[in-house]
Amino acid sequence: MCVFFGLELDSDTKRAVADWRDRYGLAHGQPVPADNFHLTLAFVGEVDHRHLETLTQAVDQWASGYTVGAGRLVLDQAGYWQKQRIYWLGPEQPQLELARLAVKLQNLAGPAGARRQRKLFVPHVTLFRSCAEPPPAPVVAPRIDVHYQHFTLFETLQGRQGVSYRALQHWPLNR
Ligand code: 3AM
Repeated sequence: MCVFFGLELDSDTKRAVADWRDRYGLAHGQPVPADNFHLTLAFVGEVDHRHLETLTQAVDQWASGYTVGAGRLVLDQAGYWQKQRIYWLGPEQPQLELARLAVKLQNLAGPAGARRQRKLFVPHVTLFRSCAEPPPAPVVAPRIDVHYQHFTLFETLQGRQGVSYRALQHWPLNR
């Protein structure tokens, strides 16, 4: 199974992201279904059940003593990465605490076989994949609040209808 850590978006936030995309964020690419919107913290990759158990136990153990706060961020910029060919929304403000969480999760995922990510963590919600060309600059910038109170281990499922994500486990963040 293929897994990653991320932040879930609640249904109102997903709807707000989809509304902004429908109005101002059109691009030539494959639109991500609104149900799939999420913010990736750390990609793990393929794991077997044994590694999955080791991973969740390691996170449980770390989580019992952590002090990462629940929080809020604002999706207020649109971006395009040519190499990944994705169009995304993200916060302009640096998210130091989330970045630390992302690095911690990457490190905890190492023994489960995750490759160390060399790229800097850039929090983003992917709107379109397979965007061959940069989308036009939006005429209205996004401004969407994201409140998060937990992080989640997701499994990526490949179905006939395409990809979907299943939440396997949540870990609360301290208020
Ligand atoms: O949700 P986004 O687009 O940020 O691009 C994949 C997606 O990110 C990324 O993991 C998220 C959930 O699938 N991903 C997929 N394969 C990857 C890989 N080999 C990867 N990230 C890093 N390395």
